[in-house]
Amino acid sequence: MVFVKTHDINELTADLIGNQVVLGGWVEDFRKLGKMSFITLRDVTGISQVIVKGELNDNLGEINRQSVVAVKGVVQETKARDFAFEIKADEIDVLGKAVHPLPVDPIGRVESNIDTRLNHRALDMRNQKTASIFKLRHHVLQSLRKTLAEKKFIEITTPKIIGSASEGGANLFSLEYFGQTAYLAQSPQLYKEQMTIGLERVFEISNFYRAENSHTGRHLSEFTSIDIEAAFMDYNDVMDVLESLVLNVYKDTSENYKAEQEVIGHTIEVPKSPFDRVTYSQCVEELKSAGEKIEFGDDLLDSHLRIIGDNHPGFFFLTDWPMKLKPFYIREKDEDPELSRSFDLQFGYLELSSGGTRLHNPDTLKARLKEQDLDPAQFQDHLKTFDWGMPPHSGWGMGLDRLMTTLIGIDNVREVVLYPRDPDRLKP
Ligand code: AMO
Repeated sequence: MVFVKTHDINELTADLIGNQVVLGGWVEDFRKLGKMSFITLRDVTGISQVIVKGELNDNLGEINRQSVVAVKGVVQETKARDFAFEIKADEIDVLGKAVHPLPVDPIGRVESNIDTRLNHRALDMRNQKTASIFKLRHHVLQSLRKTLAEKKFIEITTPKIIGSASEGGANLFSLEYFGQTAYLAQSPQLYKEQMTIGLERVFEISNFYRAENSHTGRHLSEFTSIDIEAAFMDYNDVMDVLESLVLNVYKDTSENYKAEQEVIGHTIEVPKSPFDRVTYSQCVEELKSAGEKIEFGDDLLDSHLRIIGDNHPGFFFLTDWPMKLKPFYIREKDEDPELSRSFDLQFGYLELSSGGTRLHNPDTLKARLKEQDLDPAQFQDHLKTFDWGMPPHSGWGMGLDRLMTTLIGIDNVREVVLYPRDPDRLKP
């Protein structure tokens, strides 16, 4: 029998009562009670009940849970509490058999730990909590793209296989490339800056790679970054863009995706705005008051960020870092060249984004590279573009995976990434 799916489960309406439809999905539950069988059928949009009676029931073999079936039948009202309608089956075909025992129970009756779920991720996607996380991730991406397009940013895709480091030498994965050494891009930093020459405002949402031997809930070897770069903006302007982007993501998902929030068990609260802008120097003072031994110019350790995060719960910008703590492309403040026009967006202790105003004078940029023990010759392809009329520009990069953890109130990025890559995980 050839089945053509006529409806998704959430398309069943009262108008269809008495009509024949063809549904396709997987069996969440199967009960045979003598003369009748009940199939709980799920597809990506919802759940319904299928009633099997008479000859069809007599000839119905074993229908394994999680097998994929096509059901042709008539829509009818139901007394069951959990479903809007039910289907009285005329024909049932098993299209893909699930072989038991299955490695994880997608219904979650038997809890599996995260490693087991990640090892069987496709099946884990039938767990409604997991599916809701990835549906939300999809909506977040749509919201980000919509807001950025409204703000006149043009989406670009930069290379991921590169010939020299984009952010300096550390943490690069290298690979053999037709007899040369190539690297996996850590960020689109240099390319996105170059694109401001002709496109003015650009953004990219792509995966980037960091060979950091970190074993935390917030570090991955492959992560998704949202990057922007904008000509004729300074760091305050791009902080405004970032803030409205985050607020729109929270508003969109909180208002429009209630069902997903319910399944995940977390209510998305739109954060209060404007986000505080706290300077690095202020943070050093706060840390000193808390009894920490810290001086201006010291990097903020995880333990420091936990204290500062407690003082400023939720979203806030940490601005005006010392120049010596920032990458070579960040520009100094005119009134105090020891300070930079830079920021991180924090969610409590968690760093979500960093960015700033860039140097756009090629001589200063070369001098900064040398100061940071980087070889300007390695950056020739980048530096040459600064002689072609480079506009002043600013930008930032934000970890999408980390943003997702704040949105759904969990503390492990592995929950929001399909197939996470970390030092202990290369497969599946
Ligand atoms: P940075 O290195 O701070 O800045 O990275 C920006 C943001 O990317 C996310 N991120 C990560 N997420 C998961 N796992 C990782 N290993 C990881 N590394 C980074 C974080 C971080 O805040 N080029 C600059 C940005 C810019 O100035 O435009 C950069 O890459 O959320």
